[in-house]
Amino acid sequence: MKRILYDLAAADPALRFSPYCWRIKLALAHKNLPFETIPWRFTEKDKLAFSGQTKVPVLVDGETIIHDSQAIAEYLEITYANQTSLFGDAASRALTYFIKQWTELTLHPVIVKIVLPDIYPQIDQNDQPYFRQSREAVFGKTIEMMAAERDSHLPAFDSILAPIRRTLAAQSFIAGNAPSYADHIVFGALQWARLMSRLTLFDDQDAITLWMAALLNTYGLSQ
Ligand SMILES: N[C@@H](CCC(=O)N[C@@H](CS)C(=O)NCC(=O)O)C(=O)O
Repeated sequence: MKRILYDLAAADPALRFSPYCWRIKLALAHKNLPFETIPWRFTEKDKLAFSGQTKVPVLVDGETIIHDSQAIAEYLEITYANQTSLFGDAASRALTYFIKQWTELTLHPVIVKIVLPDIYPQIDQNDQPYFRQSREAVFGKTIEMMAAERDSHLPAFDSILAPIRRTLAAQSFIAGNAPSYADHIVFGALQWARLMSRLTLFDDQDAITLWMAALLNTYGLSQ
């Protein structure tokens, strides 16, 4: 059975930078499910028409088409219940939901202010007018204004990472001794930042760098 993930790509098709797609790549690997990815660009809406969606991730699992990272993770957990759980018990699942909300409402908004000006030059030329227009409308300022303000957001980014760094000093993964979907969610956000920022956000010995490498290594993934 074919399992295909539509995965956001930059101009370089090997550069995959969606935080939500990264969650799902780790989740699929966690469930030990082989998959292929199709690189997808922001303006290739026609390629997703079969799913009725305009955003990725979209997963095609045999005959089943699922979209939205949370729905995909829940689908994988139920459909492949015999494989290692993504969430753990009911209490861990509830805590994972908090991690999702914290990541999307606290971590992502700071990351985007730092990386958005660096994303623009790296995406496909065909995507650039759409990206500029849509993002400038959301943020109410030009990409160049965001670039000028970028460094002022670095202290906030460091403060937000402090609890992650302190947690990883005491335990191997956010979920404890072994990774779970909580790790996948936070990894997705920081991978987006790490891959797209022109700044070195994490040095080699940073607990975050080591944890990200350990996660990729656990699942035999690269990038
Ligand atoms: N809530 C969705 C968010 C998906 C999302 O925002 N995907 C972005 C890539 S990170 C996208 O496809 N954007 C297309 C666009 O902006 O046109 C999820 O969890 O999957």
